[in-house]
Amino acid sequence: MQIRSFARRRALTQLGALACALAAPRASSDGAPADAQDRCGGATGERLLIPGEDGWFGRLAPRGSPITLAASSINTEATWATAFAAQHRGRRYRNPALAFESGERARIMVTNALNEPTIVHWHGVQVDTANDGAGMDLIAPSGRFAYDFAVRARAGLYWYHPHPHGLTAGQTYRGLFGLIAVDDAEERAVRAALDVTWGRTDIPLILQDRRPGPAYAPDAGDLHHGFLGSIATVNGGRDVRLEVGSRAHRFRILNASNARTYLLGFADATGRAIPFTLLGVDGGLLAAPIRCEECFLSSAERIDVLLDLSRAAVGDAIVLETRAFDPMHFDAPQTPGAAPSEHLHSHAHAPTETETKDATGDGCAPWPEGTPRRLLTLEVRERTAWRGRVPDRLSSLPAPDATGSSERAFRLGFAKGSWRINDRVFAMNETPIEVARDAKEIWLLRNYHTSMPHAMHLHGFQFRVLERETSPDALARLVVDDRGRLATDLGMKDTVLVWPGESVRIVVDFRHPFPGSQTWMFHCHNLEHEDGGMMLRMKVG
Ligand SMILES: [Cu+2]
Repeated sequence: MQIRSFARRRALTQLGALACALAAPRASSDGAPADAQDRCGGATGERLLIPGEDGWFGRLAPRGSPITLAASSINTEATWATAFAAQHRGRRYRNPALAFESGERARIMVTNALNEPTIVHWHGVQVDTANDGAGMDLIAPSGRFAYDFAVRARAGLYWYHPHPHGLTAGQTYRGLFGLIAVDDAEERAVRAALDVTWGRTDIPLILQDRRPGPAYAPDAGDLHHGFLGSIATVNGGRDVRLEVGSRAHRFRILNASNARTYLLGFADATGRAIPFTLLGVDGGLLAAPIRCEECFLSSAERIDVLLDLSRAAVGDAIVLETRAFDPMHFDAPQTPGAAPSEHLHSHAHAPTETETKDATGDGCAPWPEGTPRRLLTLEVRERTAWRGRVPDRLSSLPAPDATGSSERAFRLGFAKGSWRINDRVFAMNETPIEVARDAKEIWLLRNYHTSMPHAMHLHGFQFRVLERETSPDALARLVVDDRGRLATDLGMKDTVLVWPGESVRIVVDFRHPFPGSQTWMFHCHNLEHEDGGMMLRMKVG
């Protein structure tokens, strides 16, 4: 089952031990005029919004108290048209970052002041069906829903977002999402060793690509490929910059984009890549840190990274950027029943009608997936001592153990106008996946060659990536072990990107503490694919 090819082992030896990418030449331009690039994702813009103790994405620690999140339209200059409003102990929030101790009880009332139904899913946290917000129950306009669950999650960065089937993409894009920061003793020890502080040197970065204005109006191409914006936003701001001292900074990065995958890395003003340390992924800290130069981050995935600027000089500008890669989008026939295009993988899909309008209306050139952009500029303003260090061991995460697992296969592909899992599209009253209680299973996720990357998300369970086979050549320089895994595969995951032609094996331990059988969802987190039915319901006995 595991890949043991000599060629790969030799390649790995040449790669060296724990480097997740060799220095790679980076494309310096995406073809956009320099001024357009500056406006739409450049280096001279507004300050990065750093979430504080209130306001947008402010940290809200309920500490046992019930809280209310009000899905509301907002009437401000903000990036988004809607948000979850909250008040707690005299502070007012929009999309609060909910801070919990691992295992803490959460009592959250969600009210719906929108004019369409909604429901909230706690992405990455293990909750029962009733609290999972997967779309089986909806909150009607003017309605409310009371959640009451234990925050069963390792310490790490999770998030919440709407999950009403068919409306998820639009509601998320229009701003209904926030962070969940789960803490425990292990995480506190790492934070102390790193000498970082949430909101100062430990900063969440929420990536979302947008089009001008608050509206979500996908065309047919968007529904096929996923909705791609022409503007890069970080924490809701465009062209953002952050003044920093020459010390280490921790960034917890969430890809809240509807569909876009990023190839993230840092670079100095000359374009030279600056390595960083990967500390954690979706489900919290890795067992050990790993040095990286770039990581893919698909929709809903998170990475936890440490960037050491100790050697930077005052006046230096370091950018967080997304780099060039082949997005491997299969071009579907434009008319139903027509033969697929000869050119199966476009290197960057043609601008959609809306994107073309953007180019004329907003000055932002289309931003096809896989083309580079600067996302955030770190301006080094002062010498700052850093007294931290990166511990050799971050957490007690064990190696993946697939002993006693049976294997279940899934095929990801496109047919009759829909992206599908095992040739099926979502039906609310069907549970095509049935798992025995307490089972452990290997899931083989195979994506057709004539496909596109799919960010597969499982509700209810964090899983481990066992191996990647027949991956695209572009991944080779990111591979860190003889199972074809990437650095970002080494921790607990709830979302995994599966490339065209690739087979990814994950192992899922389906033990859960809830009474009776429960149902959860397994779906693509490209939100247009999800809304289009690339989702199956799963029953665990
Ligand atoms: Cu997909």
